[in-house]
Amino acid sequence: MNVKIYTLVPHHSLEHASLHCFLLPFLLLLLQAWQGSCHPQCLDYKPPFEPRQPLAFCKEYSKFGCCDLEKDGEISVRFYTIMANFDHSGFSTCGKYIRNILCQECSPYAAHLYDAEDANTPMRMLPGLCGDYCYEYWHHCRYTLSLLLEDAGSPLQFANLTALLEDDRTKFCNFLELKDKQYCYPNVLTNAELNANLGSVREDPQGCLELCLQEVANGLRNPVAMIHADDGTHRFFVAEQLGYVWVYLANGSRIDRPFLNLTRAVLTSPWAGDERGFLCIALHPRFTTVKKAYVYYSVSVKREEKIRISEFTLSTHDENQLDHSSERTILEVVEPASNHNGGQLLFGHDGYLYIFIGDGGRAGDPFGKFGNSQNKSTLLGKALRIDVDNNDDGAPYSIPPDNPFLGEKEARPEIYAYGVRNMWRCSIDRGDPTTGQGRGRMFCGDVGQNKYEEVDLIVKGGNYGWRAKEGFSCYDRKLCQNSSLDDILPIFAYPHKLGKSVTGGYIYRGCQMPNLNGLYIFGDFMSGRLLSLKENTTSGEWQYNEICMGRDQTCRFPKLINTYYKYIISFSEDESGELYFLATGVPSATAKAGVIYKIVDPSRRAPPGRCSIKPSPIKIKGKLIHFHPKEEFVINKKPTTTPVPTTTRKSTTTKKPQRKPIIIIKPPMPTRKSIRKMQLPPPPPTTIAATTKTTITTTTRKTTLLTTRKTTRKTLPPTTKTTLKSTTVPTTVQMAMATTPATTTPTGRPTGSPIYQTYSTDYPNSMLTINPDTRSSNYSTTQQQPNVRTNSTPTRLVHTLPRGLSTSIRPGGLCFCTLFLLYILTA
Ligand SMILES: *[C@@H]1O[C@H](CO)[C@@H](O)[C@H](O)[C@H]1NC(C)=O
Ligand SMILES: *[C@@H]1O[C@H](CO)[C@@H](O)[C@H](O)[C@H]1NC(C)=O
Ligand SMILES: *[C@@H]1O[C@H](CO)[C@@H](O)[C@H](O)[C@H]1NC(C)=O
Ligand SMILES: *[C@@H]1O[C@H](CO)[C@@H](O)[C@H](O)[C@H]1NC(C)=O
Ligand SMILES: *[C@@H]1O[C@H](CO)[C@@H](O)[C@H](O)[C@H]1NC(C)=O
Ligand SMILES: *[C@@H]1O[C@H](CO)[C@@H](O)[C@H](O)[C@H]1NC(C)=O
Ligand SMILES: *[C@@H]1O[C@H](CO)[C@@H](O)[C@H](O)[C@H]1NC(C)=O
Ligand SMILES: [Ca+2]
Ligand SMILES: [Ca+2]
Repeated sequence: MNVKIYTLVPHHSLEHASLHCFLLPFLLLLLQAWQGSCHPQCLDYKPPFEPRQPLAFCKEYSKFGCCDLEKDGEISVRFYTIMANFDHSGFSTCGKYIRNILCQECSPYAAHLYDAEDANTPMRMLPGLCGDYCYEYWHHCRYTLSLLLEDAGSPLQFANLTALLEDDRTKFCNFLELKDKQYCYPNVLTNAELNANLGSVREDPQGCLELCLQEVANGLRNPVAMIHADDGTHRFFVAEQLGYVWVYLANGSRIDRPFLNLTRAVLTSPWAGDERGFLCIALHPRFTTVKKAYVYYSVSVKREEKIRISEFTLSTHDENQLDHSSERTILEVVEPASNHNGGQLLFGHDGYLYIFIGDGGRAGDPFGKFGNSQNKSTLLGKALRIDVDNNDDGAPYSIPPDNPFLGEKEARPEIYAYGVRNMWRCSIDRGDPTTGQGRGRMFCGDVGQNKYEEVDLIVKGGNYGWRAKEGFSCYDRKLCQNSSLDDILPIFAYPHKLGKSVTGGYIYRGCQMPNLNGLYIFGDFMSGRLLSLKENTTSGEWQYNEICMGRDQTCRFPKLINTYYKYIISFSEDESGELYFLATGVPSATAKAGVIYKIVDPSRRAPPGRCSIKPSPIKIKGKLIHFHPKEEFVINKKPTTTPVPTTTRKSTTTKKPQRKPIIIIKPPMPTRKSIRKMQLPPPPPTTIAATTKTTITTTTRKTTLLTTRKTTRKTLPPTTKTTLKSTTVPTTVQMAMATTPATTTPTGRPTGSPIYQTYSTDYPNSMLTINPDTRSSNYSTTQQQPNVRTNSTPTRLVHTLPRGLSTSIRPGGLCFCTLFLLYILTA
């Protein structure tokens, strides 16, 4: 490293150019310090994208990169400004170097090339070149460096420096080189590893999709649902199990007055895993005109436990509060046991209200001759569909005329589908944003008994099999073998080795993460796994991939995190279709350990401007509670010492100095200045920082010295070998379940025995029923996914709590609670 550089920085220029002078010594240091592993990232610290229009100048980054057409235009202006200093031969010799160097701002690896991946460390002024390329550049066009540096906004302080650098090849390339042979320009373009699947969702070697998260809200007590009003306000409404619904504004602030406070009526308990409580809320699909909300909760009436679906009207004097005196009961169903209370409420695209009711409880649907779920005379174990429009006079709801079992004697007319056990979280597909494909499909997660958790696509009149079947396998052999069962199999089921209580999710149809379009993202409450399914539209099969948190570099973007609390309670979609999930570290209705996470794809974003939203204003009464994230951003974490497993780089002999934390506020982008007005180029870009330096007179140095020599050397243009892919690459991991016929039989389950005694033996049994032909055989229930926050022992629970909450937890009760929880979810 050339230490002389230190002395080259004139002291008097430190005042207004202190930043750059300060940067310089570090640049060389950082060149050496870079550790190789890198990820696609732009200079604005965000993932790359596909520009909305193809680029005209830096064309090679039209498919995927960091520039939109506007930025591309600015770069071309800068290029022609610089090139105005050259004669024809200079232009033809040096043009390509200048162009290539300038265009690296559009590279998907721009942040890496400029050493801008960490917002807390200084950034290079020019992209890091590979040694060979630097030598070639020096050889032919060394005197253009000052022009580039001038362009980079540091003309004066480098005037003397560049003169020195330009004549000394070693110094010159020390300054420009990125020592890492694989990741410098232009090698970065041809590095197979960096370019394989560039722009697709990143996958780990096991095919697990690496996504990141953003913390959106915290301190919630078992957040069971999050919905929006679809009214342009981009508010979201978050329900807590104990009976509160809170309004969060688009910017994350929460209104201190509850939208709804039903705590007095709601039946629940602080017991971890209590399935009773406030379970769901749905707003009328035309909420702007029909200001009604529907809620689903547990009540105790004369010592009888029920679920109640009721209707509330919006307060006339506060848009962020329901009129608490307006409650009107729509429907009540008696619950024979405290578990399996269903709890999903949603409006279909047909405008009808769908209600998902559990089988009543206990284990194995023991009620009646063949259980509740197959018995169409009861509402238990069903998906219902009712019409709540125009109900102001008379009955609280009516039956849609095309409900499937209307004509069937003994069948309840509300039934839309049956054979469900305890559907926990359903959603409706918005459809592909451009083709509309998939629109209106209804997905549910149905919690299993002893072996399998399943995901179903709900259709009118469908029989989802329970208790004849659990997943694809027979549960009640007699019912299962009856040819008149005519049931609909799940689109996917997973064994209890992967998780023991499915939480249904959403098909992503948002705007900000184009890679995720069409991906059904869901999870498991018990194991904390995030899972995904993607339909192969030609074969109709659903391909499974686990979702894991991006490691190391993958989530090193501002505000992103890569850990979450393991009890995944619910998923949610905001008004623009972005996806969230709600999880907690302590699944008790009184523990403030719940967090809302937004799911973020670090591999690709939508082009700038496409997803901008403008929340319509809303009158706020009461105070606002601003959001303060509690989780540590990946970017602020100490870099891990574990080497990146995927790099093929040979270990270099040079010692790797520890990167020092340097506290410098970094300019958001390397702001460039077009110093001279040129006649050639299109109008100069608007720049922010060009105020003080506009009077610089540049020596119109002709680079004739070297340029007259024709370059015979093979040029290294930004090779067109950039194999940019825009499609999600499927993984090889398939859950065999999806095609496994129902041949397995229930084994060793003591049906009929009193549940309060069976659950403890029931539970271990379920672990033995592992389907050997699934990937899951390499997982054990105790093995946790990396980066999932887990509480394997009660004593460690406290560590997983958000700061300041540990006092509200009683570790003593947890052991019991966990047992109870296990029972209740699996029984
Ligand atoms: C460049 O060097 C000359 C002579 O050594 C000196 O007078 C001038 O101030 C230097 N310029 C800068 C910007 O440091
Ligand atoms: C969020 O928006 C509300 C209403 O527009 C505003 O009053 C509040 O200050 C904002 N909160 C933050 C943190 O900016
Ligand atoms: C909610 O209602 C309960 C009982 O009706 C009351 O005690 C409590 O203070 C209310 N909470 C809030 C935040 O208004
Ligand atoms: C079906 O459910 C109804 C209502 O709960 C009940 O009266 C009836 O006995 C059940 N039928 C059978 C066959 O179990
Ligand atoms: C099969 O199911 C039908 C209808 O539920 C019932 O009538 C019939 O008795 C069943 N057959 C057997 C063999 O159980
Ligand atoms: C979809 O299924 C078809 C037919 O089975 C198969 O040929 C194709 O490779 C699959 N596509 C993907 C992306 O897996
Ligand atoms: C389990 O993983 C090991 C290595 O990770 C692999 O060799 C083995 O084939 C896997 N077993 C199954 C059943 O997938
Ligand atoms: Ca129940
Ligand atoms: Ca089923």
